[in-house]
Amino acid sequence: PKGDRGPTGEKGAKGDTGDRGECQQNNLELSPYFLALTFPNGKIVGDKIFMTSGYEGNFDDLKKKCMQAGGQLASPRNNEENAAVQQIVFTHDKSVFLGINDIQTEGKFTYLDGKPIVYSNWQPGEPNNDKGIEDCVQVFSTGKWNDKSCDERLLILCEF
Ligand code: 293
Ligand code: CA
Repeated sequence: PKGDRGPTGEKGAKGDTGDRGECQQNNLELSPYFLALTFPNGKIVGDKIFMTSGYEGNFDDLKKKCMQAGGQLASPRNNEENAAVQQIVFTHDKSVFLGINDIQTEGKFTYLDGKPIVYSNWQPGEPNNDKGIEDCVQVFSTGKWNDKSCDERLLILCEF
């Protein structure tokens, strides 16, 4: 794509019609800026971007870091979004915490805003609240979910 830009990537370069309407959105995922910024630590799904920085920490650490960055912990709401999360977990071979927990009421998993989850992908047998201390949700490299202690240190994955 670099060759299709002018020397400074300015508007009016080869292949750029100057259109800033419908065409721009279609071309977003082909933009060299997006390709660079999301390789290999991010995934675009629709209008959502999942991104890791490689940082590892407990649930509170990760939640805070995502919020400070202007995003929030990854909260996949359908199979397509969950597949993007899975790819990042698989690539890094480290599981991540989702922005989902049952801290407030045992057995009722909610998003960070307290609303009940609309999608889940539990591993068979989960959530099991093992030893009575599992209120957070980790994603395995299979894409399946397991409830896990919020004190575990996992890979950060934010959505923007
Ligand atoms: C128990 C039974 C295991 C299961 C594990 C996880 C822990 O040890 O089969 O994998 O709990 O649910 O989060
Ligand atoms: Ca569990």
